[in-house]
Amino acid sequence: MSSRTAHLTEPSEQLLGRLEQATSLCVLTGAGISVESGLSTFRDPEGLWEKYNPSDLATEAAFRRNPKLVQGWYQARLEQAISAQPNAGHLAITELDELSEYFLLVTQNVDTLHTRAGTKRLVELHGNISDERCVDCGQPSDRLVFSEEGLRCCADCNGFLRPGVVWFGETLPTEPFERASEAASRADVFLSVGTSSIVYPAAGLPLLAKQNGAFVVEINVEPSALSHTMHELILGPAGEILPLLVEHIRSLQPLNKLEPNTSR
Ligand code: BJW
Ligand code: ZN
Repeated sequence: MSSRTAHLTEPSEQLLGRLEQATSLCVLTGAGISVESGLSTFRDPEGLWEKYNPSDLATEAAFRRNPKLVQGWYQARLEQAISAQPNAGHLAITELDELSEYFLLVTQNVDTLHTRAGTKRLVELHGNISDERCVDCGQPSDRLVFSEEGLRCCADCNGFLRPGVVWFGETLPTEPFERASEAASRADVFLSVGTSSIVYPAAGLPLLAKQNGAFVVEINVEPSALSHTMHELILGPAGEILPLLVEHIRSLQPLNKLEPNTSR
């Protein structure tokens, strides 16, 4: 840990002051934010990549080698994601969206929990587990047919349907990545939440933000690969720390903004 990274268990006065002044906030999330919703991370001791080899499941080559295995694995994860509910961390980010002038949530997660929590200004850098497209013609799966083996196939060309997520070696969707880079560059405060900061190019966003003058803060239950580059590391579950930030920002709002609108 760099001696310049403050190591805390709750938001500092300095962060609260920066948030008070900020007009532009960018939040990056990873799998850790969904742990309190019951979903697994990738690289923690019980994480997905500890139990399964990503080169068997998260590359296009793996899919073409064994589409049955990969489709089955993603269908099971889709069911888990759909059954999960947004937690206090997701809901706090929705409030940050509502309270900030310029805001962007950049998520690496494919579980759709941020959208279901109501966050509006967001980009999904690694796609979305609910979407499917044909591995051969690229068409989305508006109509699907099943192979003799029961695999999900494209009705147009009979190619196998793959999940709409970004696998290793694949480029990130262009427009979401451009929006993420712009938001990181203009951010006054950048929050990196529940990510191991190992997977690029997403992991480069807090570095970009810092180079452009942002106050960069990590929220995680343990230090990540990039903690030493942050101004602050707040050690604690996202579902506990993020609501504290929202509580502080709300306390700064004029009272009339907090009163429910009874005129309708
Ligand atoms: C909590 C918590 C609580 C727990 N509260 N916190 C530069 C350098 C080196 C390598 C590369 C590079 N540029 C590109 C690469 C290659 C590669 C890469 O980065 N590899 C690294 C592993 C070394 N990147 C790519 O291939 C990317 N594409 C690309 O770069 O395209 C250009 C290109 C094309 C062709 C050739 C070369 C370049 C694509 C990356 C796609 C990643 N895909 C996955 C799978 C998505 C689908 C699926 O879900 O199955 O995305 S991998 C997986 O990792 C998933 C995640 O989004 C991603 C990040 O993981 P995340 O979210 O950080 O989770 P964890 O588990 O790692 O961490 C969880 C954290 O939560 C931990 O820190 C916990 O402590 C914390 N935590 N409880 C707060 N309650
Ligand atoms: Zn097709």
